[in-house]
Amino acid sequence: MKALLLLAAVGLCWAQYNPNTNSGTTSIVHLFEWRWADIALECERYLAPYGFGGVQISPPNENIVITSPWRPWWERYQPISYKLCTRSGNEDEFRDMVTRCNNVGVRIYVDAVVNHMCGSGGGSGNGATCGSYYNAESRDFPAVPYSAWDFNDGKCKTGSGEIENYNDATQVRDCRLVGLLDLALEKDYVRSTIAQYMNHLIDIGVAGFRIDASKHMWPGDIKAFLDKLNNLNTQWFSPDTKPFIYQEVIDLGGEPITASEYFGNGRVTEFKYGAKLGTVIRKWNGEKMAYLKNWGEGWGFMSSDRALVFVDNHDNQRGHGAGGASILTFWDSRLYKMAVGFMLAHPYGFTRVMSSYRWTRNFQNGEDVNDWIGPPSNGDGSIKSVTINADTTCGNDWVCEHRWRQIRNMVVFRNVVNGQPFSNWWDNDSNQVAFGRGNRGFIVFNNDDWTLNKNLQTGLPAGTYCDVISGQKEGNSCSGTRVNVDSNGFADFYISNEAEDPFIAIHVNDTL
Ligand code: AAO
Repeated sequence: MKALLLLAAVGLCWAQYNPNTNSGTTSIVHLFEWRWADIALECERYLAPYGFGGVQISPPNENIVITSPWRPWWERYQPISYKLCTRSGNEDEFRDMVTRCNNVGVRIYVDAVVNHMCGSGGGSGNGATCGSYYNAESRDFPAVPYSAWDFNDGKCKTGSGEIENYNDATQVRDCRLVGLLDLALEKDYVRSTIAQYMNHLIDIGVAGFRIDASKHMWPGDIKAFLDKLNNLNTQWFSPDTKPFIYQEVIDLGGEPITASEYFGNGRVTEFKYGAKLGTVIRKWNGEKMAYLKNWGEGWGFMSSDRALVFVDNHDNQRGHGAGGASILTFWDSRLYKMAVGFMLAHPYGFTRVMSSYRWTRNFQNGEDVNDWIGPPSNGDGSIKSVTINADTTCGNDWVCEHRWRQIRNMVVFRNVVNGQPFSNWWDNDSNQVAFGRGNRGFIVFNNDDWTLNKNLQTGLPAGTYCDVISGQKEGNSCSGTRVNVDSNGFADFYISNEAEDPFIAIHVNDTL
């Protein structure tokens, strides 16, 4: 009886760290600002065949429409209601996407913006994406409904009502983040309303949530609405499965709020990961790849089983959020591919790949004044569809990093080596490094200014492998570099420092 009660108690407060991806798939991709109709197609035609586990989508709920500047991407972080109706599509299109992606084994993760509603200066009217009325000044959001009682205006103790100092944990939670109307999450009504929104999504079939601005909510308030969530839809998930939770908490050290306060609720974004990896691959501050030998917890990161990791995200690829100039993005494609390759080969953390759109940057005094520009869109503001070129890349200014051969093949690599230990590390005490994943895969990097020419222990069975960075196996031939592993597991590697992609990756599913 005691044991049963204990089990029940554990069950009730069991946080969800498991991404709920189909077995054998180990990464998700953020299809930033994509339309639901395009995501559905992408699941079927690309993500499922290449073993992507899921998609993080942009916020699906109704948001404010901002016309000055013209339709910035960040208008979607200003909710007006929880109706599923945005530039990405309506509820029917959302349901169709979730169903079709789940049917091919690709999960959907919703970016849940529940810390706040629109900005305090957001005006009033029916100008939201679904046409719902709102009045920011009187705190009236009848389409939810929320009223002035549901916000933290009385609770916040700063003179401006804004977060003024990140060293004061209370104001970070109780005051407005960049003017955004801060919901009173201590209220059961607010918690229940948020849970109702999330349960609607769970019932449709989503697999989990990114919890936006988690740092700005008390961990206990997040727990309170998570405890009200349904189990996942048994059409696609086994009974009693909890949604996957990853909380956006920017913790680079130096502030009182730490990522670890949120571990009880689920995983947490590890922002140190991209900031540090960018510094190493750029060789800034005397960093070198040889130092990556103890990458992960050894670098002061959170425990691997709590971490959601990424090289860049939709904020820090354009100077928002945190990480600074070291962050690598598609704009630095050569170094970026190495960084993503390293991330996907390394066992640390649950990995998210970024997929972006291109915009016209305009640097003034080192800052991109075009950091607001929204997704490729038509004159009326509607988002352009993702067209696919003959060479499988994307058109209409969609970057589709996840379709770059080097990145896509490393998503496959990570699946192939899943569960295998980090092994056979080698470095030249500089920027040439190599490591394996048990007896399933091996990767070699040359980020030095001279050639790499080395015989290395791969840990792999003897055979002829096809490098998945320079090409891949096609039928019985290899479109990339061939690597011969001898009966003792050794192989010769040659990588010019001038190669477009100065790294080689081989795994047991790409042999000749
Ligand atoms: C827009 C306008 C604003 C306007 C507002 C309301 O830009 O001018 O006032 O509307 O009308 C996004 C955009 C915002 C946009 C917002 C709403 O980024 O520009 O505001 O939509 O439309 C903090 C939060 C973090 C947040 C990040 C951007 O902690 O949660 O700011 N990320 C999420 C989303 C993001 C979204 C929101 C939240 C809001 O991913 O897309 O905003 O829904 C420090 C703190 C961090 C803090 C940063 C930036 O970081 O630690 O917690 O992030 O500052 O303020 C070093 C430090 C590092 C520090 C960093 C930057 O790296 O080590 O700790 O410097 O100073």
